[in-house]
Amino acid sequence: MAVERTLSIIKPDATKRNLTGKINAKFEDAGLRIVAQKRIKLTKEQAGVFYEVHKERPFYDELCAFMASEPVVVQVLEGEGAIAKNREVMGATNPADAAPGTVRAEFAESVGENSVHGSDAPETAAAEIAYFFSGLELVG
Ligand code: RTP
Ligand code: MG
Repeated sequence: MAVERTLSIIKPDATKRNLTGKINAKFEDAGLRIVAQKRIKLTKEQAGVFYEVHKERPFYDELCAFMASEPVVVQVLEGEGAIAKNREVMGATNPADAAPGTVRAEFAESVGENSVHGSDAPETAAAEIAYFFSGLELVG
């Protein structure tokens, strides 16, 4: 399987509860290398651009407000099949459906405040990484 990079976000509900280290441990234990990472505070507008694909969904406004409510940690994870592997470590969107041991099963508070984001395909990973990082910031 090819080495890939994927964009991960540790969301406000998790940064607020000091869970960054515990979540990063799960990524690293799964063989994902953190090749870039920064803590930023998004504006609602910036969150809106990032989640534009969901703009017609009923939860869009609430999602953008949530993503701008507290700092987030944006990061690039690298590894074999990193996009699928990261989504496996994250668990299902709704923590009630997330497999035991996944980030969302252990830490997520609700379907909306679910602790992490991960890119879902190579094209979205490339676009999402470029939204937050310059090439110089990716240190493999
Ligand atoms: P993400 O994009 O954040 O990695 O999560 P995902 O692929 O598992 O889920 P997606 O369908 O892309 O939804 C994006 C985010 O929107 C919020 N959401 N809220 N209230 C709701 O019913 C609802 N559904 C989705 C979640 O924060 C979800 O991660
Ligand atoms: Mg998604």
